[in-house]
Amino acid sequence: MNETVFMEKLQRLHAEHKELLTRPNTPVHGGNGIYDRYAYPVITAAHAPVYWRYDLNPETNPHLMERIGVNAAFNPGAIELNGKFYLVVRVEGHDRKSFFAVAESVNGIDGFRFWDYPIVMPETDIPDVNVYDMRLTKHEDGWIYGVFCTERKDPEAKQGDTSSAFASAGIARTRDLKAWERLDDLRTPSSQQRNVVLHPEFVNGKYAFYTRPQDGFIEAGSGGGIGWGLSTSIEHATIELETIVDEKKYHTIKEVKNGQGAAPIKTDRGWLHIAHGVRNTAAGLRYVIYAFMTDLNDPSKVIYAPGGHLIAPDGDERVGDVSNVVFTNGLIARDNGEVYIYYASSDTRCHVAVTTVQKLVDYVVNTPADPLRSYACVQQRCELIANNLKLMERPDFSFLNE
Ligand code: M1P
Repeated sequence: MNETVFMEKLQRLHAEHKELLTRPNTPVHGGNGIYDRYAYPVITAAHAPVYWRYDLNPETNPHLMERIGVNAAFNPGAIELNGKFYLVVRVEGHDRKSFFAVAESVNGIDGFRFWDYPIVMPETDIPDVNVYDMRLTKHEDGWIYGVFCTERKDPEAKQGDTSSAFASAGIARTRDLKAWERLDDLRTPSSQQRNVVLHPEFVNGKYAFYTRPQDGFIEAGSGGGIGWGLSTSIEHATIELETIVDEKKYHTIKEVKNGQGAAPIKTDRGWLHIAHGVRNTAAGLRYVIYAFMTDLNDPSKVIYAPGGHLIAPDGDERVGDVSNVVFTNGLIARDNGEVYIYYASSDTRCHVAVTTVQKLVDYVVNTPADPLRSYACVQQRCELIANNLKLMERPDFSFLNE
């Protein structure tokens, strides 16, 4: 490629990237009253700077080849600092390895830009093979903690077994999302852990974690759901006793497994949790997002559990590298009551759903629980229909009968 063609191609790449980053996002009308989806994803692989993917030197890359591409940008942790929105995105290279990178926006719905460099997360004595899905917690001890999954090859794997892996919770802390101090991985009675989240307050003077015990790398197995445990130390976090907060259940949206999303939001009615639930289908696993609330004085005690999902894959969200998945590990609750739920679709890109604490509390407190049987579900629905048909006898609702 001659230098003119090279420069034209580079200008085009830059212009396309700039257009993507400056594209305004708009709420999708006609939502469900609980939250607003937005027209475009807030972060995609294409948001990664051109200079992360291409060697821009015509001497060493005369054909302007994308040699180390970005495959996906998803499952972000989220935090508000000094009025700005920050996502710690799971960026996945073409080589399948994930790493963390900070993207910043002024309004939380568009204009997200990655910082110049991704996070260089320090390792422990046992190097991570893959790191992903960071949950950020502003803890009352003054630190910002990032708890994430660290995946390593199973040391017990038989010869020739190149897939068996081992998942644990890595822990790091920072003041500014730039300098990170890596602490020991969490120790728990369960052999593997994913979806571990640090609670923002001390409980009985200890650090409190939501866990997700599992028997194997994929299967939660006898690990019964979202777990809970306390640790006296954060530098050498150890949970001796792990109990189940929100169990997986037969014939529900969390039949196969579930996991805490971001750290819960403190409201005057209780701790508001957004989580993911998984069931199996003939087409593979289906991941949806649901909500529940726990007691203010005992965050491990569920007090409200609306039935069904809060967010399910919709339209284009259904398709991607791992289709039929929505997953969340990032949430921002602002002082003005707004809530930004960052979720990824099909392990490919990140979206935002915007709502308020008031709406979410109403949803969680007043939505009926899953009655667990078709007969009971139809009774629940008949009660709603009967009440509505009565209302529709009123003159101001009579247009509904036309
Ligand atoms: O592929 C869907 C999700 O699978 C895992 O979630 P869980 O541990 O509940 O199965 C995670 O690897 C997550 O990153 C991924 O989005």
